[in-house]
Amino acid sequence: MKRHPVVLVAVSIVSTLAAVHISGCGATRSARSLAAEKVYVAPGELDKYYAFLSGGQSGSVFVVGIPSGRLIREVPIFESRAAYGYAMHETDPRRQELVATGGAWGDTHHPVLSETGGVPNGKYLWINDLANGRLGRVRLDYFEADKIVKIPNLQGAHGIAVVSPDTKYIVVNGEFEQPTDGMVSNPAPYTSVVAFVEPETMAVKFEVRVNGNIDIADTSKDGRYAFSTIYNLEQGKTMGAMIQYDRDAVAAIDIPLAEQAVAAGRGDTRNGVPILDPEKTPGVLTLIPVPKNPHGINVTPDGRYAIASGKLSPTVTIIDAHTLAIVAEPEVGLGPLHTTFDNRGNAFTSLFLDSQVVKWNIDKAVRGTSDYIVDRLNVHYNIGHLQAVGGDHTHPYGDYLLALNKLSKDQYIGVGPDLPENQEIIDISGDKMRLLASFPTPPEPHDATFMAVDLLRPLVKQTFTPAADAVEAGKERVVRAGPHAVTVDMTLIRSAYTPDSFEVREGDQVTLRVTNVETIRDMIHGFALPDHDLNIALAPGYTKTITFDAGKPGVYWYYCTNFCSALHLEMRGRMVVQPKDSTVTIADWHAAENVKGQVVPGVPSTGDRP
Ligand code: K7E
Ligand code: CUA
Ligand code: CA
Repeated sequence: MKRHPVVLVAVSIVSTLAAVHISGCGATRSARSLAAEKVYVAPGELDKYYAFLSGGQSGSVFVVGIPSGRLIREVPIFESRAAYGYAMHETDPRRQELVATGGAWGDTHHPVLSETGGVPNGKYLWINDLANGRLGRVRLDYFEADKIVKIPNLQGAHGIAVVSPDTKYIVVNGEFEQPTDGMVSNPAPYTSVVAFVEPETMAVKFEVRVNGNIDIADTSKDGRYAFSTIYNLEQGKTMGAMIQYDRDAVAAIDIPLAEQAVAAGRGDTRNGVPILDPEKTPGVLTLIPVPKNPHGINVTPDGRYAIASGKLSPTVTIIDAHTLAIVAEPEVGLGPLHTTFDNRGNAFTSLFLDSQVVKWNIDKAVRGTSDYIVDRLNVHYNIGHLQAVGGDHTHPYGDYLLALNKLSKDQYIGVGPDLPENQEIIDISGDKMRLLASFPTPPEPHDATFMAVDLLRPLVKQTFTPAADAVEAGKERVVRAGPHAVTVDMTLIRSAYTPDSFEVREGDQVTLRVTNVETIRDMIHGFALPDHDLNIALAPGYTKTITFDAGKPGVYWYYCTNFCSALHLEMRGRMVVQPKDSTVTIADWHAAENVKGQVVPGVPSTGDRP
């Protein structure tokens, strides 16, 4: 029988909300209204949290308001983005970093926030690029990527984590193993490294060699251990070979011990980074056996336990984060991937195969009482990560949980063979979880992290502080810098370009240095140049320098792409490209152009045309 998708949706909503008992009539409708009220943010009101979702193969970060699910901003990192003028041109510093480190695309999975005392301080967000072994950083005062580095000696930068409580390092796991020491003909088994990156300089301070496809990362709350899951202890090269053992492992790297060993010169330096071999530095690496091909590793907010999710085992493994002993291994359901926490001692684990979030009580699971499962909630569908607000830090808020689902199936109208990704907002403030709302995103968020809007708001700057190379108003100029080079220093302010015309010659390289001299937040201007593959957007205070070929002789109108004022459409200027052998000057052009335009017949002209 062919079941109608609409019926399925209706059934799932009713069954989800039936748990809420409302006295009086219209119970179902009231339950829906209650859910709606929980996520409704009226026009003009603010969301409580910003969620930072990784953009997956979009190479970016999506900023979403919680609880509304409204998309607030995209922050491009490992991609070029014309709309924000990001990494669009050869002379853009981010573009140069991207090209130098692996190209203008990336696969972002794990956003992490800088911390002070175990809670986000609003300074930086880091994110991995799985595809090209990179780490990117976003300054949260500008919501803009400000640094991209390649991590030496690894491929497939997957799990990352901030070393709590004060962001001593960012841990980066190299998932795809490589021939030892980069020697393709080396008969030794492939291996990889966990890298420790300094947060300000983003220099890799040291690496620790770890075998077995190091996957997801987290750190103990006291700065002692970096934990990583390992799913290929077999060191197999094929999928079949990777699922032979009943147990793989969680790796625990003793950070202070590793630092001492590096300081004592016990690392072998490769590509400028000391690599510690755990076999030569006992104690640096502890392998904790956990069931078959684990995936997520998450440390509880109180720092007591590290919880590994079983993936191919229906269990989670609860590890004492101080002694590294396994204290319990409760069953939770099929395909456990990741775990997060509320502020009342509960854990929430995503079940990929069951398409569920399971809520379980940590103390009860550790004590071994049979009633540790608190609740289960169906999600839509095949959930990957989940994150409760603050669950990845020391002070969870215990109110909302975001489920990041891999498949949306019947949840949205088809838009071709593809469907949007489906994120769901769940109320975790009561004993029972309640599905409140869903929102779609472009492909493909993996993980999310959050900041309270109240904390972030005062930290975000109104305008960019003008850089040393900023063009000042009144100092604009056009200079012939060489036989085939012209430099243009330009400013933008509502609603004009200065200069509003300049002349170059066929064959010239034009270097345009342009500053938006607005001092008011959000007064962004664009500079789009037809037929030159050129658009840059400039936020207030921003300076960009781009070099481009003048192109074919002609008149090219540069225009503003960001609607900025009533005279936005008039915000325009001309680049006049003279033929190589032309003797005409721009003064000649202006003289020749001083002719009247057309008038509407019968309508008296109100003045002479300029
Ligand atoms: Cu589970 Cu890359 Cu975090 Cu995706 S990983 S789900
Ligand atoms: Cu400036 Cu539109
Ligand atoms: Ca395995």
